[in-house]
Amino acid sequence: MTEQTPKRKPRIALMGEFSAGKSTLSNLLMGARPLPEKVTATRLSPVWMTYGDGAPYRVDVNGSTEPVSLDHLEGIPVEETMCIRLELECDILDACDLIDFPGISDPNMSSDVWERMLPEVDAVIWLTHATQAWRQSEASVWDTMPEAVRKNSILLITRFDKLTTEKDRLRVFKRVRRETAGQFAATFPISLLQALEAGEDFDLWDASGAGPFVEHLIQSIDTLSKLAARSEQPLYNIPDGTAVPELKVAAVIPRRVDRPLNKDAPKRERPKAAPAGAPPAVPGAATS
Ligand SMILES: Nc1nc2c(ncn2[C@@H]2O[C@H](COP(=O)(O)OP(=O)(O)OP(=O)(O)O)[C@@H](O)[C@H]2O)c(=O)[nH]1
Ligand SMILES: [Mg+2]
Repeated sequence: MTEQTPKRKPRIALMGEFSAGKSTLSNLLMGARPLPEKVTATRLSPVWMTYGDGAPYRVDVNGSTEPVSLDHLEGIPVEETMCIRLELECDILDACDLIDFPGISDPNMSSDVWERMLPEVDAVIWLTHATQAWRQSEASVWDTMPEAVRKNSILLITRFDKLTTEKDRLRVFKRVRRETAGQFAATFPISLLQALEAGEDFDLWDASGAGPFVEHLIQSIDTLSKLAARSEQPLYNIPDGTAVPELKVAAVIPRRVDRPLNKDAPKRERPKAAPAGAPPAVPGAATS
């Protein structure tokens, strides 16, 4: 089948150790919950999400495809599956594709399961657990990533709510920034749970860390779209040393909000363009 795709969308992978919050983040960005969020590690193939209303299917390692049921994603043979393809009609997917990767160091799964998907990727949102942030295993995978991907990628320090003192939060943030200096375009601490609970409250959304992160992500998608429009090859395939425009460097620690449970306090509403539970609409995305 020959397909004419004059302009492809950028592809952003969600990567990190198991249970770092990759599926929670995909669901948050999409304002929908097609992916299982689990306490225990899920042995799931990479899930590639694209704008559309087609039925889900799996792509076998030999290239053949087969319909799958969203209710039985966990029954899919991981070693023989290149990826699961999901089509959803949500704003973020109008601007970019998202690929939810399995955890990088699952002892029950060969790293081939996710390594063979890397050539499809333009940029990564790397999620690292705040309580054990930036482990050696993460650093060594990130070391192998091409420059073109690294300089357009974002590091999220997730489960930031698990750090209970200001001192701890600052200590972890500074250490991670130091250990990853020059390796990501931006670093943001975030509590995905607080972001999900923020609903329409913009102050809570901002304070969860989701506000500054999504703002940066929208800019990144804009830059990546321009790069993707220029090259059929995802950035992973661009050799080191090739000049590739990069994103502005950012690192933002979220503001504290001290009135989360006071229902009488005046609230700032989140921007209206997005449905409940979703981030603000992505510029250029379809509005309905
Ligand atoms: N407290 C807290 N829990 C979180 C946060 N983000 C995710 N979780 C919880 O952590 C668990 C794992 O989240 P997932 O989104 O399934 O993690 P994952 O990275 O997709 O995990 P695997 O696919 O198994 O590698 C779920 O129970 C989430 O609700 C967070 O920021 N704070
Ligand atoms: Mg997951």
